[in-house]
Amino acid sequence: PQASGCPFGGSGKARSLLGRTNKDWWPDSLQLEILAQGGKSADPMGDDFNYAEAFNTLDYDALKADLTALMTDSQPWWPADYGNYGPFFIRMAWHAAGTYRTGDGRGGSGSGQQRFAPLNSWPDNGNLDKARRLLWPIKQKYGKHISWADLFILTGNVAIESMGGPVFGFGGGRADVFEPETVYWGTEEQWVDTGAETRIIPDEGKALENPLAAIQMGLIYVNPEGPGGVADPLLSARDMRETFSRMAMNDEETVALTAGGHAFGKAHGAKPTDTFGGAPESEALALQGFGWLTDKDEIGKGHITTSGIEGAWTPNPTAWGGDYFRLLFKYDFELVHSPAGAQQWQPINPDEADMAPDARDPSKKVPTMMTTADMALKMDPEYRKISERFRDDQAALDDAFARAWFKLCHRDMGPKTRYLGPEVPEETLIWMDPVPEGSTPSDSTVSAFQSAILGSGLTVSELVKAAWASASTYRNSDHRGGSNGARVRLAPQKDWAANDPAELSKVLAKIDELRGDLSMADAIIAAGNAAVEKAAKDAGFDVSVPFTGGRGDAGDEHTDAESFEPLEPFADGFRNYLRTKASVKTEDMLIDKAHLLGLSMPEMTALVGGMRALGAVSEHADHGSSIGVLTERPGQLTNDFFVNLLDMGTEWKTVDDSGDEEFVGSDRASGTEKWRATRTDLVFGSNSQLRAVAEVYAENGNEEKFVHDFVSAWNKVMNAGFFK
Ligand code: HEB
Repeated sequence: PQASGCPFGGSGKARSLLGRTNKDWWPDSLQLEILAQGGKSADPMGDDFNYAEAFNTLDYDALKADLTALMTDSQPWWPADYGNYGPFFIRMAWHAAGTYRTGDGRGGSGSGQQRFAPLNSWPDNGNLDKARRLLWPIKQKYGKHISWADLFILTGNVAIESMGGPVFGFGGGRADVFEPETVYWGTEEQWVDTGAETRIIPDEGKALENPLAAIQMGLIYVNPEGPGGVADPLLSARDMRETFSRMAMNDEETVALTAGGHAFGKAHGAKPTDTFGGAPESEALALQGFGWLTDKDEIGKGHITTSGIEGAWTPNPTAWGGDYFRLLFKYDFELVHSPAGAQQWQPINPDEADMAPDARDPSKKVPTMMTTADMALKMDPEYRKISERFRDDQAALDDAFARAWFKLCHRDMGPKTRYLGPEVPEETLIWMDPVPEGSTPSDSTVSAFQSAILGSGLTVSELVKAAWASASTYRNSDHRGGSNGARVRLAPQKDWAANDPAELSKVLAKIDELRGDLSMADAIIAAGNAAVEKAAKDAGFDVSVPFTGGRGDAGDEHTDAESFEPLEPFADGFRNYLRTKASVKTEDMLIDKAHLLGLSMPEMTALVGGMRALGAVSEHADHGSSIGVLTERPGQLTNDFFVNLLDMGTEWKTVDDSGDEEFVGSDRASGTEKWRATRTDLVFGSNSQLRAVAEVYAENGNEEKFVHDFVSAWNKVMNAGFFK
């Protein structure tokens, strides 16, 4: 199935920005948001806390030793299968990381979201509440020196290592947050196990909507029993290919990860699921955050149901090795039902030696199993080639698994400079979007270049647009994009419609000609800053825009061009750019972009108003670069956009065939046309909260405040993603 490139397109039906939220799922839950009003933070660590510093004084080896000991320290309230929690913790880590999606960079293990709803209660995260609770004594012991987010991943690594598996490295640096992140997880009103539809149904023209990466609400990837419960390995392969690619995993990585993961542990389906309580978010107070209740005696007997599937994949579920592929190809498999009623595949006539130990009684032998998703690795022709290669070449599997696991767990961490700790690998990988180190230019080099570029004949609008095109790709979610590397001059970014490619290439050529010792990446930003300073000066304000230099220039050889495609703006309200109407409102996409840039409401507002005043809007088919530029003196940094937008002398009307995207503002008395604008412009007058902020910037006496607020928000974007 082909999904559209738009993170908001796909299904065709209109949706809200957030889809179904925690409030929709759990209307009765405690409403803590009111305590976070007025800009009050939910984070008890306070603004002064620096997690990187705390992590750097962690006793890393002691922590790893404690984690290793925990693997085999079975607790009566949740006994370890085979006396080893390793597999359970690997699943916890994989589910923490596996929510990441390339479409908007959200999800993933970066902030410890598995602690909060909805993830803590997703059906696929069943019983991981116990895994996190097993870790609590260690989290408590090391305190601020290790975040939950880092601990989830490090524990997965230690589990793999402790069972003899290959590990490529570990980078710390995931600071915890203390509230559920608002992420679009879909619009379904039912969980996967209660009748929700699967998202890919080619016969009905249904493709997986971007940016979603799972086949159903509440799953990490695909339904283990097969699409919509249909036990068809080939259809499962189709779903796996689509969903894993949404997390930047190719076929080889998908096969290595799945087979490598299922070298360990077992699935749990010893009892029908209806013996179970609800998920953690809806359970009784006395249970203290636990869900999915199981009778104490049943736990003791190992009668646990999680997915409903029952059994281990290999005869050695607590040791790394090649048994998964050996069994997958040695036997034919038949479809059977688990005690909990789930469909799964069982080897026909297995040798005694190829049976698995019972999870509680090592003297007892039980059959192994494969899920429908595992069978895909054998039945799909492309997966099969890779699987056969891994079966015959253990070293290749070791390497592929170690690398794919490392990528899975670090994909959302951004540049390698953000990785902390003694186990950060030497090798730099292409998916880290590496940038060769830059050197810090002297102030005089920067200012000489700035005067030269201002005298080059390029306009304020052109310079501001180029700087914005370079910096604004940054995503606070997975820390990708931004001005460092100057990838704006490489494919695919140089050709993005939002960047007005012809104009951009002219501007970049001039910058390149005049930049001297500056890197292109620094020069593009320094030029934009110079243009902003000039625009402020022309409006009568003497401000200097702070510049931090030291960016490096990446080349094509440092850039996986295809992986940058999801960063293309489908809409960029800051430049008044919209490719085509999407399934969410255009102004929703402005909010989304502002959020990914890490901006507050006033910062977003000041930037939009300022960019309009500077004439820094993308070419519009009918109006050139003038739509939304509500000023008689474009190119000067004034608050005219707000003054004119809020002027009662203007009456706004929809332009008929614009699909409610374009508006004309006319003089209320004479009817003469004065302005053209978009939804993104008018929302600052129509939405009551945005209007309140716009009013502040339009007020007499606040002209200079506006200029300062613009400069500070501008500077934030120009430095976004530049981690020195
Ligand atoms: Fe997995 C488990 C499915 C991928 C790792 N898994 C599991 C289960 C299931 C699954 C159903 C069971 C659960 C319970 O408990 O019941 N997976 C699956 C699917 C997929 C996967 C469908 C896609 C294809 N995995 C995966 C990966 C990894 C993993 C990628 C990593 C790397 N898992 C895992 C582990 C386990 C599991 C380790 C075990 C756990 C325990 O033992 O507890």
